[in-house]
Amino acid sequence: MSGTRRPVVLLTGASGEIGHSLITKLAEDGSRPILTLDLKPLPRDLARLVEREYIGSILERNLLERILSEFEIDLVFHLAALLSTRGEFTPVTAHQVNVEGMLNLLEFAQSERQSHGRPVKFLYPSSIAAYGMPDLAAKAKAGRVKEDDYLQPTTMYGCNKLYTEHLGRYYARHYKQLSADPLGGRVDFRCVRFPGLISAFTVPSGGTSDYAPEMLHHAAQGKPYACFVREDARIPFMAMPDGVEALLRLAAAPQESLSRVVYNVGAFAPTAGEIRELVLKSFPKAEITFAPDLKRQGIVDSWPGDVDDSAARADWGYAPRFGLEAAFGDYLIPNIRKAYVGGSSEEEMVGTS
Ligand code: AKB
Repeated sequence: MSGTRRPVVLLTGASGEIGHSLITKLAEDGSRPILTLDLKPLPRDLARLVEREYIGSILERNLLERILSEFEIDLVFHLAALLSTRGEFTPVTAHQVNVEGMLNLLEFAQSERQSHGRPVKFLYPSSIAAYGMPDLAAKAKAGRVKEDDYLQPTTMYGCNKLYTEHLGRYYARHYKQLSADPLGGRVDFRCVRFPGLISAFTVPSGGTSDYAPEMLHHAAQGKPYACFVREDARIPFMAMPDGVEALLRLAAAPQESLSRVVYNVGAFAPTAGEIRELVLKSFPKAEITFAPDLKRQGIVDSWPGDVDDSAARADWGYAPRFGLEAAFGDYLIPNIRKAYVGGSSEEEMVGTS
């Protein structure tokens, strides 16, 4: 069978926002054939870039067994997740997808490691949702939060992300530590804690940082938008190309240079009001109002105003290309204008789930 027994990369949640940009980048690089796994099929322009597209769930162990038997995977990007807002409506499902799914993928990666005998890198996007700031005064005082502080998440998704960071560390460093049989290596788990991500090409769904991309995409389509957080709500954000670059850079870093398993990454940290101002500069007729939903606002208030990403900068050269002005001026606005003028409807834009 063509494509078997060659080292390949697997992306779960490939149809989501990060998957979209990552597939394109990995295909440009061309060093490994790409496998994808998602409940939803990929759009045609992405499907043609991948060697094999598996449609299914990360909870289906039989499907993972099949992939294991067909391919030698040495790089995994486990992107599938159920995000913070959706998770509050279906916490048990969120736990199944985010925790049990992660466990399945870590076991899968460990089995790959043992079956082909070569290192398996496992790249995992965690989130600022892993944090839980006690109140707004503490949030303002804390400033740029370090990786090990304020880890009391208030959402199911945040709890899931924090726990699965620990699971990854366990698989990388302590998996079966009491086993009498030698393991022949553990999974090389590496994790970034992402802020809110903003893409010009996809629209998120099910998250709580969604207000920023929603504001922009509504404005670009001439649709009014009522923002569900207060004008002064502040969390960190990042342009999607920098998020993808962070994953690829961390994947490429020599293991000896990594002093941690989990790294913060940040780029800019505007208030919702500042985002509105920037959107209005490009779309002066946009109707953007504020109608805070106190419950979703509460989640945003529990996330830090900014993150300290000095460890990522020092250990693997993390350096975002886009600050706030450049993210809008050089990436978001030009591409979003093209996307909508070019005829993409909102339905064609992709949501993360
Ligand atoms: C969400 O809002 O749930 C995500 C995140 C910040 O991880 N975008």
